Order: sequence, then C-alpha cells, then structure tokens
Amino acid sequence: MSNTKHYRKGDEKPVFPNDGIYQLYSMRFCPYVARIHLVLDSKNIPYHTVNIHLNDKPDWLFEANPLGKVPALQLVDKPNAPFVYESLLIAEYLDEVHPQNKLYPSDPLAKLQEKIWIERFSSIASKFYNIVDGVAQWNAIQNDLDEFERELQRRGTTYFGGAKAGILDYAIWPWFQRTEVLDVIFGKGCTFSEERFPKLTKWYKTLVENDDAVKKYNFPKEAYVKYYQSRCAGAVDYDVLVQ
Ligand SMILES: N[C@@H](CCC(=O)N[C@@H](CS)C(=O)NCC(=O)O)C(=O)O
Repeated sequence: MSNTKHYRKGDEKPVFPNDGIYQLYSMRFCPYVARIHLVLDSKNIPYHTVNIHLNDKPDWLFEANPLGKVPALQLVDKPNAPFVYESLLIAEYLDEVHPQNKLYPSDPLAKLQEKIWIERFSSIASKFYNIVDGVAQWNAIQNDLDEFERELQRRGTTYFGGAKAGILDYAIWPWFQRTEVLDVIFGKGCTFSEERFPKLTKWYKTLVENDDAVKKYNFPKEAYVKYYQSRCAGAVDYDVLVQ
C-alpha cells in the first residue's frame, strides 16, 4: 500500500523499473480499489501503486481504463503489458493466476453462490454514494445489511470465507470501513451498532485487528474524517495521507 500523492492532469506518468511487477492504478480511499489491494496483499503479490486524482485525471489514465476509473491493473508480466479493469473481474483473475491463499471456493456452485452475495452487496455499495437524505439512507442500508447479518449467523464462522477471510469478506469490507465515519457521511446519530449487528460488528473488528491484508490497507479514522469532510465541502483532498 502506497500513500504517495495522487497524479493529476499534466503530471508525467511515473516510470517503474522493468521488474515484471504489477502496476495498480488506485485512489487511496476508493472501496473498489481497496478490494484489489486486499486480494494482492493477502496473496503477498508485490505491486507498484499509481494513485490517481479522480477530479483532475491525467490523460494517461484513459490508456489504463477507457472508462477513466480505478482500479486498473497493468499486467506487466504479460506480452504487451495489457491493462485490466473492473474490481471483481480483476480479483477473480488474480485468484486463478495466483492460487496461493485461495479466496474463491473451488466448487463451482459454492463459487457462484459467493458471487451472488457479492452481487447483492452492490446495491448497498451504491447507496453509499447517493446520499440524498443521510439518515434515511443509512436506515435503508441497515435494512439491506440485515441479510448479511443473518447469512453470517447461518454460516456460523468467523469470516464469510470460513476460518479465514475469503473473497466475500474482502469484496465487502471496504464499505464497512465507512462505518467508522458514519456521522460525517450520513449525519449524527447514525451508528453501526452491536445490538442490531452482533455478528457483523464482531466480524468487522476481527478483520481490522487480525487480518494482515486489512491491517496493511487500513488507515487512521482521523484521515478518513478529513477526506470525507473535504469531499462534503466540495474540494476533495485525496492526499490527506501523504506525508
Ligand atoms: N465497477 C467498477 C467501479 C469503479 C469505480 O467506480 N471507481 C471510482 C472510484 S471509487 C472511479 O474511478 N470514479 C471515477 C469516475 O467515475 O470518474 C469496479 O468495480 O472496478
């Protein structure tokens, strides 16, 4: 994980050594990119990070992803070093190509069912962006999260993946990280409470405290607050973690 500055329009594209190491186009607070950091780190795959200022994108971002979004991953180990994008497609590819610490179930049906749960989470993810009425929106998210609470209860395991984190854990964790700053995003009084979500709150805490990939990616709450405050003020500061 790299806390380097976010490149803007007009900045030269960084040059890395010819070392065959993946190059990840990232934004430090993007939950979709976080999925890829978690997958790469959980497998101990080295990578270079190129942080992008998404409100003032360098032209060369579009060579990486024609949609102008992050994540994009350059597979510099492959002929012509192609770029790939879309977080879940990248995650699945990495899990196939780097089988150490498998994240997806190997059984096709179990794998499909895990992907269905990730797909179901996408409506929650989008509700984090469309904050028309903050408190009402957080209530709507909680109603959706009830299903995930029940599912974790049904599985009876520490993680959705079992005794260790799997792809569903890493695919959804980045949005739970936002529960640290609910008051900034949705307004005062919004909480991710143990009473309503005994399993999920424990799951989140266990990941934060014990999972090496999450520990490596995570950042202090104060930085997150600053980032969201800058976003709410209409002048997003992606570089709050840059030393
Ligand atoms: N479906 C994409 C979503 C990626 C995405 O929306 N990334 C955001 C940052 S969190 C982005 O790059 N936004 C820039 C833009 O839309 O212009 C994925 O899963 O990779």
